[in-house]
Amino acid sequence: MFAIPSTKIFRYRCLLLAATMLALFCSMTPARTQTSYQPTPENLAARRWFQDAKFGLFIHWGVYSVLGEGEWVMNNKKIPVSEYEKLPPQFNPTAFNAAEWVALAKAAGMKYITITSKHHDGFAMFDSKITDWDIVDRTPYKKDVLKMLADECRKQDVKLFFYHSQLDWRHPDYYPRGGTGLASGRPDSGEWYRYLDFMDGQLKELLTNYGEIGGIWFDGMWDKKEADWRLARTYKLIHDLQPQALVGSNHHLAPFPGEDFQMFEKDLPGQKTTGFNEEQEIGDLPLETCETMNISWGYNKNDKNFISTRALIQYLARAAGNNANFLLNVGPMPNGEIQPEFVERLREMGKWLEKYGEAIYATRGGPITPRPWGVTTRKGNKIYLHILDWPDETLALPRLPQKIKNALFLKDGSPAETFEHESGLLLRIPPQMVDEYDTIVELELVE
Ligand code: JFZ
Repeated sequence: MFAIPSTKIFRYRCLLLAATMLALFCSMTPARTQTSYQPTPENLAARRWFQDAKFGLFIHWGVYSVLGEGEWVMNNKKIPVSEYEKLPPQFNPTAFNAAEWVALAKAAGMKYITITSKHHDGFAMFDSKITDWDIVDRTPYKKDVLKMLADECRKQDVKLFFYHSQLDWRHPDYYPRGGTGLASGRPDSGEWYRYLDFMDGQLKELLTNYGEIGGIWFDGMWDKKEADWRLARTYKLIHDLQPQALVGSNHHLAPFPGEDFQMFEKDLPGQKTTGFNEEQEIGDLPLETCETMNISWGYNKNDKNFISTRALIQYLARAAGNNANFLLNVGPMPNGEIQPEFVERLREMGKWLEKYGEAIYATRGGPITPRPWGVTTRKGNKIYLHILDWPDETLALPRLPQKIKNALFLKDGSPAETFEHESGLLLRIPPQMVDEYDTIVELELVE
């Protein structure tokens, strides 16, 4: 009856035991409780949509805009909760027009909007029923701006994502506290899991009352690196309510199970220029990089360090060449308007995309990895060379995977001279074809 296990079965059992022990070990690491996640077909389709979309509008808007010193003002100026609570009564954005904002994003060539539903100050920019710390209950404006935006986005065919801060400088149950928001004057007690229940409660509202949404852009886990964030549970809640919703988190680490895209803050994927993404490695999820148009996320009245349209367009091209989306930020003013410097740049980018969008939208990173001179994007059998910075009339490139059938300058469709050689490809760029933003050459390859 009891046959002695053959070596094969024995080995198999050892393997099984090892796997079980590994799973047990992994489940002990607080942040990584979920070891498997199977995205649904809707979710995979949403990821492809996301990768094709390429360009989105990031909006940092909250009661902090009243002070005009950015979204970190509560922490930076050590404002206690009791003082900070005087801001909502002063926040009355009567000039806010959802239709105009969405139309502006569209005019910029953007396909989605990611807006702060709650930033680190905990203030909900929507009508939350589980707190009165929100725009409807605390401001003279009394309107749910996320609802207005959601309706307008649906009308104008733009997808809406919510940035939701896991870090909370006001909620008493955000305890033990992390590395920031320490001058808030909260009592030294609180129930961590009650806070997470509250956060899940607000997420449920966001995923239930605003129609189909694009996804949730989390931020703030970095404030309490060692905490049990119950990620698996929160991510499951989102996917159960809306399977297509894409989950991403600005935790600056390799993606966790349950995440659908990976973001890089103020850096192109894999670059580590800001020090933010030091520990981050590129995974195989869709990628996104976000950037400001001056140096602030939330409205900052003194920040006049505007980035040029040229640099923004080049960043969009570089992001696409790195196989990533570009999420470009505006911090609207307390009256509900977007400042003219931002509007001007967005419209200029839109004009550029109207002409050159085919080299950006629905592309993926091309066969030649990003170079100092520029990047390549690919769509089917077409390769787009984005030459951003090259002083000479000839550019030498590595050999492409197939022979070239046709080469042209996207500027006016005129033919481009190429010389294919076994050691590489030479491209001639006549001075009159050089574009101040991006000289784009389309190479059609033999199938
Ligand atoms: C975060 C927010 O704090 C910021 O206000 C903004 O919303 C941005 C998009 O995301 O910025 C971060 C996140 C992490 C670090 C620094 C800034 N970090 O780990 O050093």
